[in-house]
Amino acid sequence: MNCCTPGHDGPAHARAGAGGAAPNGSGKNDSHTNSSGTNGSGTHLVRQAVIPGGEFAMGDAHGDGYRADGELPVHRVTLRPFMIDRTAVTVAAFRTFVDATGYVTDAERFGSSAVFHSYAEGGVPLPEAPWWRTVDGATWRFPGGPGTVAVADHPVVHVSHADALAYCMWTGRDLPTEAQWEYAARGGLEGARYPWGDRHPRPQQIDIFTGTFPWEPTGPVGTVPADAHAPNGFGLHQTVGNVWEWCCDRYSARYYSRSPSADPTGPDRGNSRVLRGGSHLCHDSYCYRYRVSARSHSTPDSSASNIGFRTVTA
Ligand SMILES: [Cu+2]
Repeated sequence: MNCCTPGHDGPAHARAGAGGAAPNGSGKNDSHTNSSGTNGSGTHLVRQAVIPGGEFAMGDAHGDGYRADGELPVHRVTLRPFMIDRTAVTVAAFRTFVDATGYVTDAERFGSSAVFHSYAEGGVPLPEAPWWRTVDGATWRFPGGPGTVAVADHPVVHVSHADALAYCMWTGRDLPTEAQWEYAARGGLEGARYPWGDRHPRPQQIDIFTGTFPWEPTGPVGTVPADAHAPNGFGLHQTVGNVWEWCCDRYSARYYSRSPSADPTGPDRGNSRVLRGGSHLCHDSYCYRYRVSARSHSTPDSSASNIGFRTVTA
């Protein structure tokens, strides 16, 4: 268990919501179908960066990572040019999508989502990671639970991989491949730990946990505006810290040893999807995953208060 996601083995809301069935029985199980008939034409409010095609060394050049995460071997990857969001998709951008389509997220269907204890409104601690709480009514609109408010310019959270794909379908975009994500996150620096180089972050560079995880923070805990902190060399904000970001790839810890070198798209099989970038809960005393090569993963219907996404287009 770690700070990254409430469970690699299954979403918190699957346990809370009777094996994943929608507890309200509302018959909204077809909510992933866009009712507006405007697939691909939705307004995407997030500014873009142009990423030139090129070659880079993907993986952990420093030996910093957790062996089980599969950040090794470092391998050469070439990518075609693409455009990527300069920030994570914001609450305001996601609201535009929901207002236009009536989309219902997985967390809304399940009736609960995972919230970090320090800003949770009520909820039930997860036995194996009690700093996570399963909170009824925690959704992208109410990130700490009912009574809390999602801030327009913060990254949207409590969105599952499926929710992120639905947003992409509406806007005619895609989730980044894991390789696209890492290439963009590096901002043109070869083999560096962080988007700005190898130097350990100062507080004004990143939104991560400070203090002793998980019970004794020494600063605010939670998301910050998606464009806070200086951008990297490609103009991207917060590729590390703030929220984990879904990639389109399926996850395998062994993938790097057999990845094709040109435009890799991940393994063909596996249920978990890749998460990148770490979140406001990462800290070097506990979970050193706010590096550009760090990897995590979760099941595609999982949601939590520290998981969001950004999008790409060719
Ligand atoms: Cu972490």
